[in-house]
Amino acid sequence: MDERLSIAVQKSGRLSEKSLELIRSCGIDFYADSRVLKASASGFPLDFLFVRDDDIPKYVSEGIADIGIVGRNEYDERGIELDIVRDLKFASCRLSVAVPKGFEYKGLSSLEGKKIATSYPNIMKKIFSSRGVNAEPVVVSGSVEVTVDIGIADAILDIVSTGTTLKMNGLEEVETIYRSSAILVATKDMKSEKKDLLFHLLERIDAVMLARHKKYVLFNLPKPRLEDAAAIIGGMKSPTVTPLLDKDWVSVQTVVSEERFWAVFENLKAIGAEGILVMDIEKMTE
Ligand code: PRT
Ligand code: ZN
Repeated sequence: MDERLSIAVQKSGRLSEKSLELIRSCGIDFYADSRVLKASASGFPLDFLFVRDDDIPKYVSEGIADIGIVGRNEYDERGIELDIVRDLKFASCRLSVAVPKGFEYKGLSSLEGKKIATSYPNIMKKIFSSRGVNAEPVVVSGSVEVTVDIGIADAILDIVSTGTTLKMNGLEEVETIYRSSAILVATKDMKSEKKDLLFHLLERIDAVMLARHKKYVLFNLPKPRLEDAAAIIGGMKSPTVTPLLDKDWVSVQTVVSEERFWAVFENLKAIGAEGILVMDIEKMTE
């Protein structure tokens, strides 16, 4: 039988949709139904296992799945050693200390001897002890933000994304001690046929991720300004220049990263670029 690769993905939660979307953008099609545990893809020999994120490191380590997508926070908290093959850069969040109003926070040492409610006692112990602070973790599995109000903790250490939950509960975020995003993990002793499949999957993932923050830009330019345009765009092999019927003008095509896009756009306009057309890129290689 031909070899297949299996991936453990969160069944339902903050990682699910983006995980499936990433795989679909790799041209891998499948039918996922939140009521079923398994699915098989077409277009790539990939099988899915839909589970709770807490179980993903264990399943991958035991070879029940070959690879998995999990939050770095969950992975580090479990302490099960796997290969981290990619940072997928979605579901970004931070682990922050938050204190109630009136708590005078002057740094982590203000938490010395205090009770800290968290769902991440192992990460907490590691970071606190590396910074010489002794605090007592109060382990709760959810609703960490209410623990101060009900009197079981002095402060909390919780996952924050927008900060709204903390504000709504009268807590102030005072220090970020750790950052997380979704990672792709793999079992440590993968056999070579599976490694080969993983390699091809990573090729697709990389192409999708590289394209994600880039724009394809096309514009017309008076020919004498070509060197100015090249300086604005930067880069090595780009831009591609094509002649137009009007000999004084050329058409220019290039790829620009999203964060530089507006600056490039304005500078191109300033040197006389016209008809600037911007498009999303689906996939690309370096
Ligand atoms: O059921 P299952 O066990 O699979 O899911 P889960 O409930 O354990 O996890 P889930 O789906 O909530 O989160 C999965 C992963 O998403 C986490 O392990 C993080 O890596 C990542 N992530 C990203 C977040 C958040 N953002 C986030 N905001 N995980 C949790 N939160 C919670 C946080 O705990 C707090 O209660 O959202 C609240 C804060 O959000 P803001 O936006 O108000 O700051
Ligand atoms: Zn979970």
